[in-house]
Amino acid sequence: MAIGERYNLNKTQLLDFYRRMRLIREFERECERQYTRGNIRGFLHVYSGEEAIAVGAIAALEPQDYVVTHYRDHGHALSRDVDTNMVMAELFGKATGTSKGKGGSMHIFDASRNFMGGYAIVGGQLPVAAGLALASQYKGEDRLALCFMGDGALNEGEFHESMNLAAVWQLPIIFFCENNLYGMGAPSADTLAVHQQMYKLADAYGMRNHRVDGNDVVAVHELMLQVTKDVRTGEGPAFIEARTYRIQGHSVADPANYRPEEEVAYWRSKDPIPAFRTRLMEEGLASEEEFDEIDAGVDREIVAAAEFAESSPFPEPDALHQGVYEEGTAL
Ligand SMILES: Cc1ncc(C[n+]2csc(CCOP(=O)(O)OP(=O)(O)O)c2C)c(N)n1
Ligand SMILES: [Mg+2]
Repeated sequence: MAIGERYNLNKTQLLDFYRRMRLIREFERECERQYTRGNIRGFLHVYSGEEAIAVGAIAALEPQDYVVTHYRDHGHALSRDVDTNMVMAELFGKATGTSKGKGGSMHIFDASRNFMGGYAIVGGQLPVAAGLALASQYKGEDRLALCFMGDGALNEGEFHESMNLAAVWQLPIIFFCENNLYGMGAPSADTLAVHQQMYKLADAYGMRNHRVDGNDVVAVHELMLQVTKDVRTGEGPAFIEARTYRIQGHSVADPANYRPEEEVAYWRSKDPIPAFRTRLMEEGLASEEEFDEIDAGVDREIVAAAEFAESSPFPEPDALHQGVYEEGTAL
């Protein structure tokens, strides 16, 4: 069956997937350049190699749905249409950033997009997402929560607590595990007993579960179209495991020399962006020129974002106590 045929994905949608994956990759390349210039400081975790997950999954959501994620969050934010300039400015710690420069790389947040944050504590986002799903259910809203996590989060107590309550209360939530085979320098094979079948953990909670190729944007999207429909029609929560690989180290400070060269080479050959481009060209869906045009548009967007961030002001000192806790703010 030709690409996208099963769910009638048209050329515009498929090229948009490509553009978004490419935007994330180039955005983070620029972040690394800005890091070496000292414009971005602190922790910086890039998502390279995993872009197909955020793009394919988030494109299956409705605007009212919630997205909650971990600290490797730029790709999810950009997939949710959080403004590229504002994400870059947040990384620079500037007042024009999504959290006025006080969140940084790991805490991108944009309530206007129902993008409820990047969280630095491994597993910390799971109870938050379950709470949002509970609120949605309680208010009788047509609104689900999509909660991303790394494979490392499966070993946290919060995973058990959130999965269990989500199943007991049949919450409208999708737990999405990005299994990139490592938690920092530790292979998941050394830390998780069921590392070859993480999705089966959901069986312990009586929760429907699925596994998908996390480097295939269309496969992720098609699965998410099905799962969001199930969750929306009241069939209860779901768990998805997507197998993928982070091409680079855990953070930009990690040379990742604990990984066998052949393993890295294998996964580089499965890089989701060139693979998708080749597939679309082979199926005659788009020409080299069309891709070059998309790439040029992405490059312009990145240059503009870096200029915006660099020319923006830092927060004023008296902004230090603002926005720390706001009374009466309703979601
Ligand atoms: C509760 C907690 N323990 C430890 C850490 C330190 N830490 C930061 S990232 C990380 C690895 C997490 O790996 P995984 O969930 O697989 O996500 P990935 O980085 O692979 O995307 C650890 C242990 C933390 N942030 N929070
Ligand atoms: Mg991991």
